[in-house]
Amino acid sequence: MSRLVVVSNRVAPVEEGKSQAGGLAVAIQEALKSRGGIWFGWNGDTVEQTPDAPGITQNGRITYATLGLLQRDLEEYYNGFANSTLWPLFHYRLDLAQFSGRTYAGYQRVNSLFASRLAPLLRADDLIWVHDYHLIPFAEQLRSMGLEQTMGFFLHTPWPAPEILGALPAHEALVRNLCAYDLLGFHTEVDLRCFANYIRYEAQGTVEELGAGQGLRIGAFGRSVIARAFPISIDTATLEGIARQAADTAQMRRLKESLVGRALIVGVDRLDYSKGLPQRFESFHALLDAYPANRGQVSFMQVAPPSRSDVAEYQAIRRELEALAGHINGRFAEFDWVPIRYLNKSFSRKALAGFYRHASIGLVTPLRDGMNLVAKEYVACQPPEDPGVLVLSRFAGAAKELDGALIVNPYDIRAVAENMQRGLTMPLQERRERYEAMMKVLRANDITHWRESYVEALSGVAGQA
Ligand code: ADQ
Repeated sequence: MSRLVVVSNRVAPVEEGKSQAGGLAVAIQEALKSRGGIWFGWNGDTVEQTPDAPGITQNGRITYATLGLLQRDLEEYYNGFANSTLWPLFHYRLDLAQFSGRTYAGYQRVNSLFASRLAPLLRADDLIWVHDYHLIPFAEQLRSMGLEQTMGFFLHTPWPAPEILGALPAHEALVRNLCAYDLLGFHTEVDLRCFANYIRYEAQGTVEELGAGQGLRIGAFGRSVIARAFPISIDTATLEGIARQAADTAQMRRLKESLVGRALIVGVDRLDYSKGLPQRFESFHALLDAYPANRGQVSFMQVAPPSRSDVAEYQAIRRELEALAGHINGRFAEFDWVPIRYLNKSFSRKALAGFYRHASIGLVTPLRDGMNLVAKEYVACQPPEDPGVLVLSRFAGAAKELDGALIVNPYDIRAVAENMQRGLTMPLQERRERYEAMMKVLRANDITHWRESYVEALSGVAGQA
């Protein structure tokens, strides 16, 4: 069996039981564990001089090959083009996207650097699986060095509509870069359609349907590429087990004591402007305004560890949320009740599982999200005999699968408040039916299914070559 070589911006060896703030790390680790191979990328450090070869560590069947980056490379490639141009653009935030030739050049330069450092480690029959928006040009950089391996890409963010993408000065070059891959994976059919529309109407390429669930054959820029939706998921069965254990820990007893029988609404997100947190806080405010019986009776706990703190927009959203939480708490708090518990820190998987399990409502209201694994995790952690209710944004990829949730428009503050109220008062029978419907989906499409179907599709492409 050929090796799997995974390439992602950040390589973070996952230690069992340790907390982590990114869905990506868990997913990749799972993919590599079963097959063996290399995980290549940035090690999280800055260096004075770019190393000629990656540092190597071996852990079981996985070889970690990692590099430090120069401060300037990090500024231009990571904080710059990836997180100040592509991230906002792919999340429909044209107002926040910065367009700079300097950071674009840095982005291409670091992709070329990564490709040149990985190339000597590759074998002719390796399957190469590249992750996320940081590394769109990676395959083309390898191809320009004469490498012909099968290369797949998976995008963890949404793929925007052509009208949005068109605002990027380098949009055509970026899509040309993507077409150097053999397989392109997106989260949902919506992302796939947006990509196909770009190919049809902007790139004057061809799009051929390959039959149910098999995706599309794209012909553009002189290449033939398969593009398909692979909705990412969670380790459903493991998480169910963790949540059962988490129900009875000292931490959970303390949480329950602190709530003194009040209902809990929970939100868990990286602190990111795509997650709709200000609107979510406003919606909770609206709930207390419109349904005063909840005052003193319901607590909203928002867990939001800071991320990408070097980027100005992330500092701004943090300040905005501090002000909002302070304002709402100031208006409604009583001497023995605080409406919003706002926590800027990470928790272990087990602690989060306990929070989810105890919460009557899981509040997941991003303005745009590729998938959103928290939505899936919340459902998998519910006690089957008395499950809570998921209130989920229509703009999360997860909404395409989790139709047992109360689907909301996160911009509609009043409607989100009404759906929270509906969730808080929903009869047990309806909660169970909704939970069962969602668990059926999460059992059929778990992380193992996701990884296997992607790698199978990649091997399939390799077989046709
Ligand atoms: P993220 O934007 O990071 O991921 P998400 O899918 O919700 O969003 O994944 C976050 C992960 O981090 C979850 O597994 C969650 O449990 C964990 N996490 C969040 N807050 C935490 C905290 N305080 N402490 C510990 N763990 C925490 C990107 C895309 C998503 C896509 C994923 C996977 O933006 O749309 O679903 O990649 O493809």
